[in-house]
Amino acid sequence: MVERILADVRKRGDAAVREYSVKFDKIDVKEPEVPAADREVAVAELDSQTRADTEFAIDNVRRFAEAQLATILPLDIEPLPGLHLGHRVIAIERIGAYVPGGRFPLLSAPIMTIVPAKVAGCREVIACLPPNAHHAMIAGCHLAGADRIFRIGGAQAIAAMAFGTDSIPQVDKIVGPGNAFVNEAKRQVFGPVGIDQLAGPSEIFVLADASGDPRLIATDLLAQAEHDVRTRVGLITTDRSLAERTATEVTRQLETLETAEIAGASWEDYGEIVLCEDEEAMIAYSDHVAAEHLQVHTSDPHALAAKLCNYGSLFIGENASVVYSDKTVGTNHTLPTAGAGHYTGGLWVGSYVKIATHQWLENEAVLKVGPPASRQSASEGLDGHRKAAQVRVDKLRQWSAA
Ligand code: HSO
Ligand code: ZN
Repeated sequence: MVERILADVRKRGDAAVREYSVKFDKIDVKEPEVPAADREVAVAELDSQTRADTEFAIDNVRRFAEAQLATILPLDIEPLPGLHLGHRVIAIERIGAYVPGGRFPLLSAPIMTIVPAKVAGCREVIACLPPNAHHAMIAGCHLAGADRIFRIGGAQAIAAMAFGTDSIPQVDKIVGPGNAFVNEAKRQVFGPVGIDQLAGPSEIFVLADASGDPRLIATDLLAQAEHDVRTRVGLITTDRSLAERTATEVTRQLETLETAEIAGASWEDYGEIVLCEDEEAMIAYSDHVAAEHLQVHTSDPHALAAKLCNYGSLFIGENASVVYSDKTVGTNHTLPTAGAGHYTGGLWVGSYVKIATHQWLENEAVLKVGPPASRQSASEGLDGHRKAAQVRVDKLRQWSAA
């Protein structure tokens, strides 16, 4: 089905997008772009505390992204006399941020995908959100700095951003989580257009020893479990008593949790308490899982943290709750799931730039690298390559002989 939607939007553009919005979202969106006046109205509708909290979060995400950007440096070296190699850090020109609708309006979602793009210096950042998304989400996109906002969702939004339509510009990279259709669409358009990652159900694991507090651990496990019935949550511990007390505490807290239906189902189906012989076994299991969020609640959390390799983001010590990074501390909450933490970190300002290499050669470098390149091309049977390698060497030799 996703394949059909992509092909249809590619062929018929806005008309197809509009039909799919009617079909899936039950809304006929005649003009998908949110006009400037409506953006202002959406912001004015936020209560003042929500607005202040949103701006606080934006500031923190911006500051961290700016500091991270400062670590991505251009390079120029001369590894051989006269051979100059380097790279530049170039912002991706156009970004499409997909902002999911979901059960709750997560104001933090547009902040995490849009703010780092603006910090990176991307020329245009467009945001797409389902037409039935909460009005506050438009305000979130606006405050985060989206240049243009469109009310389209699902696979049709991914298609529109990947191929472009009369109203929606074609982007170079699509970021942001979505439902299964959005994920599949992102997977299928990947290639000519970049994507960040394929977001699966959320995950949290806590590593704890006897010093762990079952009340805090249970609260954090359930905070994540309430996202989705497929959230994977777990405690990895060396302490049997903590394991037992945490299990009891989860059951107790579920009694008063408003979202217990979802959190309880996720705990039931995907909850884990893993009892390990020693710290080494805890590290091995944790590195195997590569959890999206990994909290360390041990007597020396920094020492254990230093030994961990696979995770989306690490929360060191019991003060560092995942929820703070979901919302306000400034690290990005768009993180790798389903084992992707084995090979990547989360979304960051570096996801919005390209590291593009360049080279230039003085004559003496041509005489050094040309002959081996020429010989290698000849042995591969690539005569055109051999000639291109040799012609400069010959030109320089003739010139120096003259
Ligand atoms: N924990 C979610 C992000 C989030 N939760 C935002 C609430 N707001 C996935 O990392
Ligand atoms: Zn969350």
